[in-house]
Amino acid sequence: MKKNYPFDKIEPKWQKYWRKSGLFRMAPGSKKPKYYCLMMFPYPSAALHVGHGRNYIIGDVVARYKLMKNFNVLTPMGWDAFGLPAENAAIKNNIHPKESTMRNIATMKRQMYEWGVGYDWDREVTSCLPDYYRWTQWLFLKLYQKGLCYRKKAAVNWCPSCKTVLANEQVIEDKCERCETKIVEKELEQWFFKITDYAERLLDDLRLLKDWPERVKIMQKNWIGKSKGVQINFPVVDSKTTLSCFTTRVDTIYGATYMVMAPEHPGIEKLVKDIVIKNKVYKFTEQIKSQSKIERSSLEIEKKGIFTGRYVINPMTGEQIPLWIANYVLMEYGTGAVMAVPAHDQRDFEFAKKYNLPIKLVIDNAGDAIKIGLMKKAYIEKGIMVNSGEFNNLTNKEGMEKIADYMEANNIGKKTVRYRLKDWLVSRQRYWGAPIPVVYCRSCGIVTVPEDELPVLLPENIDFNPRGESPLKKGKDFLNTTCPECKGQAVREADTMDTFVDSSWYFLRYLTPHNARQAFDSKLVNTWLPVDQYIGGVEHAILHLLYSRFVVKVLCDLGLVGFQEPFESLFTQGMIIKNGAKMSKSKGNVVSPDKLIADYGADTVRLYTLFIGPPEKDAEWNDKGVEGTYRFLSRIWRMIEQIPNKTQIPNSKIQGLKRKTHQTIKKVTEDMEGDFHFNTAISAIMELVNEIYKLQAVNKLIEPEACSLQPEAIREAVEAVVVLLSPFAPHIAEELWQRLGHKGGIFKTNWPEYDPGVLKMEKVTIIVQINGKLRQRLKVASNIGEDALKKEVLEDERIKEWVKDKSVKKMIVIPKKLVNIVV
Ligand code: ANZ
Ligand code: ZN
Repeated sequence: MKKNYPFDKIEPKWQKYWRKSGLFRMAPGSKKPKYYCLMMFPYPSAALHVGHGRNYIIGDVVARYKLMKNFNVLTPMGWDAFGLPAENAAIKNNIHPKESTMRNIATMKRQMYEWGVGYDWDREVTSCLPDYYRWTQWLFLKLYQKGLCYRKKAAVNWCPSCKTVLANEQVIEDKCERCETKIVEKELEQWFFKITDYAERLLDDLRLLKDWPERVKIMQKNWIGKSKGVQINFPVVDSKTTLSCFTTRVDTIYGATYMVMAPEHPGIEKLVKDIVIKNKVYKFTEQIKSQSKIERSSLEIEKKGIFTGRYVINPMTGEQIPLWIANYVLMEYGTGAVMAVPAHDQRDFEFAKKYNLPIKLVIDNAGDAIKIGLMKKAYIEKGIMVNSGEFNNLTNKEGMEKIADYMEANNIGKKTVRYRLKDWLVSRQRYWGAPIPVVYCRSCGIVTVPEDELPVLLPENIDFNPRGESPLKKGKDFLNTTCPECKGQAVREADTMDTFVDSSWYFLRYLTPHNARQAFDSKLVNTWLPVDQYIGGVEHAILHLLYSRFVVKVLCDLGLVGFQEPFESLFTQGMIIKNGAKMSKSKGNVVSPDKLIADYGADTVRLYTLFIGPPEKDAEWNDKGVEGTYRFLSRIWRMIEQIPNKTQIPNSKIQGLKRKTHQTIKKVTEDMEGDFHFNTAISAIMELVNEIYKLQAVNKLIEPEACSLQPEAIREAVEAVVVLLSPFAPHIAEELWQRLGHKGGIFKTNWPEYDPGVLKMEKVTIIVQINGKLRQRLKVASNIGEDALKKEVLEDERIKEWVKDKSVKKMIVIPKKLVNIVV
């Protein structure tokens, strides 16, 4: 293709210049205000595509803009280098994960460099290297010491293909997030972080996050899933035991006509005595256990159940109600048993219809009695209490309070708050992760590795192919150790940590990435955090952000950091789509930046990536768009080459250009400060370029005598184009800036300020009348407010003359046209 401007010469030149001059190096002693611009650090699992690029380019725009706004900018980058993708890729290609990871890092780093994306590379962190994961292990110890880390046997999601345990969040609709194999359950001893202790604070503090997208906060809120209710004890007939259930609708207790337990409920064994029923129940529960939890918790699932042969007593009515087992009750939530209120809960309603269980209405829609026989579905709205003894005629909201109080007073139930959030399972039966710093000693039991013996090194010489148990179990040298306490024989924990632990604190490490004495420097961290702007994909809206928030709160409670929330402002960019789908190798729709940069230059790729649409939304990549963007940059290049020195243009046009220039500065600045709508900022720059070109056309036609010499306004406009463009297309901007005669680099200049005075220059002529007679014509700003206009009129010398000692009775204003003063 024909080159319209020599991007292949100028881009490497400026990339080198930025690196050599340390443009992105944070200045430790600087008096300037700090600005911490953080992009989510990537998994180095493969080369980057243009979809990834969006994240880094947006961040780079913000960093460059803040440099020009005179901030001391910290913009670091690193690698979330442990974890499944790297390990799986390594297994597939039969190379050590470390080798493939380091190779991928080199590729991605080169790609970032060629994109013109700048970082303070002296602060690079790599989570798979001992100087980093040593401190991830230290973090584990801190949580352990604070009692927030425990081991328990738990049913875990097991991916038969990856041969590993997955966190709940890595299970997408019953399948492994990575390989889409259907998961099964398995019981293993696992390490957990007690994030549930922080559920309330994690929920509460969402309110502090004013600059977070609302939808992300809602996702976090739902994930934490707080519900207020009552835990009620139902006495079991012919037994001394009770069965406890959790309900959010205690107002419906009089309508509880049966009770249901989860098939996994541990009480079933003892409760079911009848041998015939016992057999049936066994078959039934086995069958249900093969149904996925996701399916079982969906509203649509076909309700299936079996009677246990036992009864419980509704503590409010005293009635005996049958006890069932059903697929729609899950063991993981509440107590694993529910009081079923078929009249007011849709799942219970369907179940009761199917198995012919009684339906009793207890909440009525005032004045419009609901007929049980005619009910097509459960009545779940609010209403008035009926069939509820002494609580009749209350609103159900009042009833809820009153019944809960009554139950507490009479030891029937207890007000409870429940969270959907579970403790964080951090053990992984994989090789490529930070070893958990724990040993098991025959005499001392569980012993944590002392801080000064960290890191527990990940052995490199190990067969890491998955065989259904932790690969580290095969490393005898690794496994066998001495107990730090009694010096006796001990074995190491062979599981590694979830990579979400690595990424839960990396933003603290950037301040002192090479410090061998501590994880982070509290004083420095306290001056630089919270992060001013965090940028990343919405796919991390729940887990990574929640875990980072949790870890920071724990560190805050330990007195190690002085802030409650790590990320003050969050921006989540949308995905770039190609042929209607998310880019992936398997779909063959990955767009690599490498060839595009070779053909069109990095500035074009950057500008197109930003121009493609509002950055928070998904957008379709179109190669034609790349060409259009390239033509636009070429047009700017030519514009500067042709910039006329002695341009002669009529004054009126010059006024218009000046106004357009300042309007553009205003618009672009607002987009920078606001919601990052760089696409509209770029459109505004395009308009200004058009305006400049129009003048040159005019210039050829007009007579020299009719003009005055006005090169400054043109120069101002042209320079504004270059400066405003610089965060988006930094190479061409640097080059043109230099060609315009400036020294010292464009990112060392200040971001332009618009002149409100110039914006007001858009004037209209107003007729001023006194008692209906024309007395004056005034030029005023077209957007002037009514009061300001009246004031301006009354301050006009001629009008003052006319009004003089008469008193103004009223002023009639017709905006942009006329003011009539009645005296
Ligand atoms: C009686 C009732 C009557 C209920 C009614 C709802 C409506 P949230 O709000 O999500 O916390 N539940 C409790 N534990 C359960 C389990 N292990 N498996 C399936 N369902 C369970 O939901 C709380 C409600 O979910 C509880 O309130 C209970 O049903 C059900 F008109 O109790 B409810
Ligand atoms: Zn010991």
